[in-house]
Amino acid sequence: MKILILSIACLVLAASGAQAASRTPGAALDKADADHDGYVTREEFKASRAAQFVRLDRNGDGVATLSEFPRLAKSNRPKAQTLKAVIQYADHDGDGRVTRAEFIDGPSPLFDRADRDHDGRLSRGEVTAIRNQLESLK
Ligand SMILES: [Ca+2]
Ligand SMILES: [Ca+2]
Ligand SMILES: [Ca+2]
Repeated sequence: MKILILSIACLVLAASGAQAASRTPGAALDKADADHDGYVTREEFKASRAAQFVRLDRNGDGVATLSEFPRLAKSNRPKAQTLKAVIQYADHDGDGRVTRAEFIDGPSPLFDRADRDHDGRLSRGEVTAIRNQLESLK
């Protein structure tokens, strides 16, 4: 459950970066379907994580740390907590820094959970189902 919540946190953070898009995690998943064929593949999911990483790595050195968000790091607002949770979750070796590889190639529990028939891609139905699940958690 903890992992699922953190995945949601990741998606919410991504969605909040995309101002115009709707802020629901489901919308972030929808957006991941880059070629609009109705399926989100693992590659498309990874690409969407790469786009999220660009927003986290503010100084563009390939590593995301809390110190890149000095104001948020000191605050306790929900957005700050989300950011801390995302960094903690993605930091696999626990050195307090999230590298590009850690963030993008790390496990994707949300994808695994959503891919009910394990064919390696999320159909519209699978996206809708996980979105309903996520929304019922709010
Ligand atoms: Ca697609
Ligand atoms: Ca690390
Ligand atoms: Ca599937």
